Amino acid sequence: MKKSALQTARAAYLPKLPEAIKAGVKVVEGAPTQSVADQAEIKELFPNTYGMPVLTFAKSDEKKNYPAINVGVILSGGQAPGGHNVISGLFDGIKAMNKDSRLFGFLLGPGGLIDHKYIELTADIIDEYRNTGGFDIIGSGRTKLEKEDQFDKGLEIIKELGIKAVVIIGGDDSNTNACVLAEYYKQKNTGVQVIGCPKTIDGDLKNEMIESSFGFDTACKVYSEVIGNIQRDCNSAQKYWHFIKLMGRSASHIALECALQTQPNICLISEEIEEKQMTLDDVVNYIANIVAARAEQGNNFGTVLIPEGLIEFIPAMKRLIAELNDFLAENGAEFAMIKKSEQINYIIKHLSPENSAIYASLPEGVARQLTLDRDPHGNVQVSLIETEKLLGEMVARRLATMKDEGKYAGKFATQYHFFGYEGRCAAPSNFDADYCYSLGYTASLLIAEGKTGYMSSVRNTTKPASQWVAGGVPVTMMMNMERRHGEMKPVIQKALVRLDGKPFNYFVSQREEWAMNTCYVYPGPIQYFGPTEVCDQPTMTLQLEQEGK
Ligand code: FBP
Repeated sequence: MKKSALQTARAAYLPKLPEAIKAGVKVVEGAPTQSVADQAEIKELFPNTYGMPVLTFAKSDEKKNYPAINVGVILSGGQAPGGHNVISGLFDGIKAMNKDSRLFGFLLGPGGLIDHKYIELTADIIDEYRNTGGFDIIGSGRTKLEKEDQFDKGLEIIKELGIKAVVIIGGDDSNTNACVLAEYYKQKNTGVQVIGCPKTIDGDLKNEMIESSFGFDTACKVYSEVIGNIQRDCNSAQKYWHFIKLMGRSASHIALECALQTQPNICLISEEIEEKQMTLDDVVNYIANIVAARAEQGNNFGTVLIPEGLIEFIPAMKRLIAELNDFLAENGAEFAMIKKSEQINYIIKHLSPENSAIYASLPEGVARQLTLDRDPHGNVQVSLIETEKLLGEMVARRLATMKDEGKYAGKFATQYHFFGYEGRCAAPSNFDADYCYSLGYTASLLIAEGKTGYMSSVRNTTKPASQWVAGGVPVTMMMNMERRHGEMKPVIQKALVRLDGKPFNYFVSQREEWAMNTCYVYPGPIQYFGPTEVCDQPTMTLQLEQEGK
């Protein structure tokens, strides 16, 4: 396969590991744990994996003889930079314990385990993928691993390959399912262990014990580079308002981090909009007022960052989407038969009066996008909804009214962007390359210690990698009960942007200044070689969150 010069040079990069796990380790057990909420229910659902202690690996001089083991690995859900390094860390970890250990990769996500599709990951294959972006080494997928017949089907191939443990690299839903699988295999005395790894560019799988999900660092740096480039263009021509939507299905961590890195004129934070019970009109007015105030100073240009999940956080839109979800779940077949030109009217006729009125007021493109197929978890595919255009068009209409009222005399021309897929497979930053390799290596240690139902954890990550703390966190500790598809289910609590957190508060303290003055920062591309202050900085979110800890 032809490689770029950077790829060739980057292949030689040796990811850093925490000092404590470079040679022999011993396990230090913390106190028993509890789930973040709904303790009695979660304990009852996970009798074998509930309450386990947090684990930390410490240096040890004791020489251990590890038997050869076979391990399976699965990449689950959306791509995130660094997945290949988790796998190479896992591979190197099990090989360091015993050179005869073997690693099997299940193909195209959890479906590979159920359908018995796999490859053996040999040293040659692993070497091709070290420090590269993407999940293409074995592919990823969104099949939900949640039913007992799937678990049993998986067990057949696990037994056939003599696999001792399965590592599932995924987000909150995939790690929830990993824990259900761990519990099931333990309850059935299969001897098969299941370990999770925290992945998602969205950054919403984090808590006291998991400082960050991997991929967030690289993805935000890629988006911030292009936002910075757009801001320079914007400030050079001074004629466009750029509406930039950023990925992040639900939480606004990506938008917030990019705002901290680039200092745009406006950044919307979905969690704040929900908290303030803002309507779509309130959001439009907020943007239009800043556009008008800048125009008064002669500045008919600017940048607006919009989190992808915004639409579902506007309370009235959330109610509309909830009714649409239920309606389409029941009437999907009939809806599919309706002529395209009649579909919008059909929906308007069938919704409740409040939702029908909102639906009817939406631009046609957005109305259509809201009826597109749901993902396997039943979610609206927010990445397909052009919120940036919806807002841009509504702001234009609002400004026209303001003009008629003599409240605005500027010019308003827009450019639209959506950054998401561009960052998910970027070559991992040094942070993600090191963090992911360490997560994979730590997973191998958890397996060797016979653990199951744990998520690999690497903490203290704002310090140099040598001081990072590796260990395991029981997945049940992160769980609470939530309503999913009309039923209460145990799930890992999603980490939304905290409105009392330091990253958001710092942003709030700056945003008026950034709105009126042009304070753009241009972060430039990720650097892989050079001084540590250029190459090894963690995200500002992580730095602010860990400040003083
Ligand atoms: P994960 O939660 O699986 O990591 O995926 C996150 C994400 O990148 C979201 O930001 C985005 O909304 C979604 O995936 C897009 O999904 P798809 O890749 O299926 O288009």
